Amino acid sequence: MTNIKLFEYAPTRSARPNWTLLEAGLPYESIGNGPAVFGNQELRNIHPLGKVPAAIIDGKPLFESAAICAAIADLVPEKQLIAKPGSWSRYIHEQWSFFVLTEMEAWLWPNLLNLFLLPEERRNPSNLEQNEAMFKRGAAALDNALADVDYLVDNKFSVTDIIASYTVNGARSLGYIDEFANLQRYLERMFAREHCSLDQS
Ligand SMILES: N[C@@H](CCC(=O)N[C@@H](CS)C(=O)NCC(=O)O)C(=O)O
Repeated sequence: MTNIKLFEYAPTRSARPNWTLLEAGLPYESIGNGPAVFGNQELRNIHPLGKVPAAIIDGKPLFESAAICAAIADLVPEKQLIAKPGSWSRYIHEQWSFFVLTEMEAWLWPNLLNLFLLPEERRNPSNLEQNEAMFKRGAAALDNALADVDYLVDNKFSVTDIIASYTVNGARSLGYIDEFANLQRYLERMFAREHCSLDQS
């Protein structure tokens, strides 16, 4: 049995590996699951920025939510949570994962920080409009990709959808997907899954 420790805090990007572990049916040790996790010395030893999520899988440390999700999914090939390593579908998984993280989340995150997450005295609202426009450029492309399919890789649920829907859900909280009907329906499909760890409030 694989030994898995996950450093997590439910509302954060640790929801991605948390959800993946539940879909995989793998038991794991949850470390933190509250703001105190950021003070955990073992987390600080693993993640160079002391962020969550981070994991230790059979003694091997790993950070970055998308990397952790892929590592977990590869432990249970029978669950088909990710395309086989080396297959073209695996590259499509990487394509959409990188797209969502670099063309969407990278623009969304500064706005979440500067509108909500940072204490008011540390907020810098100077690029909000530009960030929103850049995010929506990526969101429009993802919306278009989901016009005729329900899921991003081979039209089957996979960790790619766990990674992407976390970002889309963050955008929902700012009203940034109000104009994207396919993204809204995509989120509904994710919310309907038994193990979905996304914040549905
Ligand atoms: N690209 C990273 C982002 C990790 C990240 O920014 N985590 C946030 C929570 S969502 C965090 O730990 N923030 C604490 C900090 O900035 O010190 C991933 O996807 O794992």
